[in-house]
Amino acid sequence: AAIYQKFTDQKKAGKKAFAVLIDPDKMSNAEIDPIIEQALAAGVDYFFVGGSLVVVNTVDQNIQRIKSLCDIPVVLFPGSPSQVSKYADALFYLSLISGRNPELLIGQHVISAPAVRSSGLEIMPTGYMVIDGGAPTSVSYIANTAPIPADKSDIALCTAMAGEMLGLKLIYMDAGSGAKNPIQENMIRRVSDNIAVPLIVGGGIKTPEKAAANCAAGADVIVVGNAIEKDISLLREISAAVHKG
Ligand code: 1GP
Repeated sequence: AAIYQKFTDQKKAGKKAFAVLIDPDKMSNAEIDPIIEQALAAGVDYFFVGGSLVVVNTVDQNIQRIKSLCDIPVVLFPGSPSQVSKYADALFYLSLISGRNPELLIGQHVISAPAVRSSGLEIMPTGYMVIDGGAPTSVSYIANTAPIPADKSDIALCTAMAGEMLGLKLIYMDAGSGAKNPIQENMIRRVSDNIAVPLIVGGGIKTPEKAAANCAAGADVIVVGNAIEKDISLLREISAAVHKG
């Protein structure tokens, strides 16, 4: 359980972590290389690999490329069971606890259970909560279920508490990749104040200031994908903001 241990050790030490999301649909190996170079220089803690769709099946290839160039841990963030790759270090075993779609709460897990187990990956049971980001994102469309309204912190809080009591080991709050509005700090604070497991926050984070504010509100791990795809210099700036917090 080396990767989960890293999450909890970091939280215990009061340190914040920065994860860069790599969506295999958007990135070829040629595009991944400069990101890895920057990530090494900036002290990125994790790569999360996955996406809602994954049209091109280059997950294995992308992860092998990352692994050949650096030792930064790779955690799968799968949009579907077909995105499991044995080359990763660990897997967010996601249950969409903000939704009411049984397929994403348990159905797909049943179907993929033998493949997931035989992958040999470290499995990290994760309560995945989609928060309304102001405009439909791929995740809200694909999940076919309503996100938690952005101003309903109580619902987010109770959802995270229930997830923790069910035994989930991480809570991942996501406004969706490319969200117009990232998650508000008061919601992050309400959730973080009431759970003991590490809290991952992502979706629509575009500035070092917002990353730092999320950390101050209690996020343990900040995830950024889109903003870095558009402007790679943000990788270093956001990493610095997170690690200062
Ligand atoms: C999406 O939380 C991640 O699941 C990252 O979102 O691509 O908007 O940074 P962005």
